[in-house]
Amino acid sequence: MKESIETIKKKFNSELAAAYDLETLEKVRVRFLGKKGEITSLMKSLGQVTAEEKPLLGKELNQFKKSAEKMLEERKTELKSNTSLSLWEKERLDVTLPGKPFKIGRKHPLISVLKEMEEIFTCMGFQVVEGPDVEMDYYNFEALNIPQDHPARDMQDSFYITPDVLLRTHTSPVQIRTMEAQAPTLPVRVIAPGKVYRRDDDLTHSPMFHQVEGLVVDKGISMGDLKGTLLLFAREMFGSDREIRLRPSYFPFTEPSAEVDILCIICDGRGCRTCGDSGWMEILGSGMVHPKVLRISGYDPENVTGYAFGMGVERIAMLKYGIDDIRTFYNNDLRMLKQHQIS
Ligand code: 2NM
Repeated sequence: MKESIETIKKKFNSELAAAYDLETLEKVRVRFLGKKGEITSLMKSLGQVTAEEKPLLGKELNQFKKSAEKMLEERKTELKSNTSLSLWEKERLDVTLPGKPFKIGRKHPLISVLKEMEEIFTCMGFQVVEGPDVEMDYYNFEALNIPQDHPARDMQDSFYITPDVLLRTHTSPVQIRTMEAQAPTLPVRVIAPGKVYRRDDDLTHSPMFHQVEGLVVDKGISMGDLKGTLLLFAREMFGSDREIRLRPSYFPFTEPSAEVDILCIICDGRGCRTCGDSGWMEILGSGMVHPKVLRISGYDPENVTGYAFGMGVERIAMLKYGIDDIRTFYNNDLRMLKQHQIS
């Protein structure tokens, strides 16, 4: 009983303090002093306590009731007489309270890797160039020496919009457009980052992915320049002691062509699951720009040479962060961002 009185007192005090208008105040009065109010009910239950306790508890309860009535009355007068005070009370704000913690965003690993690539190449003197995602067959295939019957041109492999227009399958058309616009001025030293589209969909392929392609055209450019640039890139990207190797390959738009591997960043060449026990990881394709490509873009292959390379951003990000399913990048699962804490 005594405890109930204390509890109700506390409750009454806090509710009274929160009553900033007459309406709320009346509700408080009814809740505590009305016919079925909390204080009224307590007074009714006074009949159940022992004769010994009754006088003391009765006195205390009576005093509480009286003071509650008095406080309600005082508050009523106060609210009636001073509306500005009640308004102030309603809107008061404790500026010393700590703020609500809020979640901050962070870079997506794909964007982080893309920006890192741009940074590495711009530091070497490359300019960033962009072009349309919806491209003409001419820039995407024809100017790149990709023959009419090449499998890449197949409807099964590319997204065609009309017979002559498609979603670009690589960013090389941007390089062609750049040379075309700049010729015959030297040097050309550009990278073309962006989205590309292919009819592919499995663990390591997505119908939309990102590429960074590079192109340098000048007098006397050689395979040695290509190798030096890509070694520097590999070491900036994967660590200052990373080794690379060039493997002969074939692309219609380069001759000679080479695929570039880095020594496996997981096993350091000993052989593991990630590198398929070879000790090497393929990171990009490259080569000396085919004379036909230079000529069609406005440069004379008798006087200038060039190298070019292209890499998948997803592929590099997967190797770098040990991600084995490309869809991880597009799921929008915030746990992935948390796992790869990238500033
Ligand atoms: C690659 C591999 C080798 C490339 C070629 C050109 C251009 F436009 F200059 F001919 N741009 N990019 C190229 C060369 C791309 O990707 C695997």
